[in-house]
Amino acid sequence: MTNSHFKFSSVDAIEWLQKPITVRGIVQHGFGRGSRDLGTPTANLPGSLLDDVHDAERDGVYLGFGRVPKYGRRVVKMVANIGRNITYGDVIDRVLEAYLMADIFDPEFYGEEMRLCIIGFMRPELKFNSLQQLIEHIQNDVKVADAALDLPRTEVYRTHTSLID
Ligand code: RBF
Ligand code: MG
Repeated sequence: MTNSHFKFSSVDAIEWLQKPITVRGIVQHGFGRGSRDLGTPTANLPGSLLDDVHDAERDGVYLGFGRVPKYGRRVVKMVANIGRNITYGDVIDRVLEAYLMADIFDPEFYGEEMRLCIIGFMRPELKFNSLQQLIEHIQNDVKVADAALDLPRTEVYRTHTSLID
């Protein structure tokens, strides 16, 4: 029995949050596994930043906007996995890994502040049978989030105070 029946995320299946989850933290080192090799370099924040956030209780893939003040005022689309990378099974602490959809960033901005405004839930974190499956789902998540974050309903969050102030 394989897990290849996992459904891919889609714009229609996004659960939009009643109010955004705002996160602000200092980017940490990852696991040296190189999500960059997966084509999606991620910036990591401690999952403990979300300990008291009811809307972020579920491990899974979320979408929204992000900003790294070091790189100026620009706000960019982002998709994030919140969880323990259960495909690998070696991550003990919950972690928030954000993929920022901008090629202007040096992916290794460790020690810099990152701000996120999370506005929707896309799918639960899944335990895949192969790296290939994980990569295919991540690539699909990025495509879906990229399209979803063009929807008019998301526009107002590009200038959310949590990102700008
Ligand atoms: N890891 C998993 O074990 N299961 C997932 O379903 C999963 N989905 C992800 C979705 C996105 C958009 C991103 C950026 C990462 C995801 N990851 C997932 C985390 C992935 O395992 C991790 O980024 C790499 O292992 C590098 O640390
Ligand atoms: Mg990372």
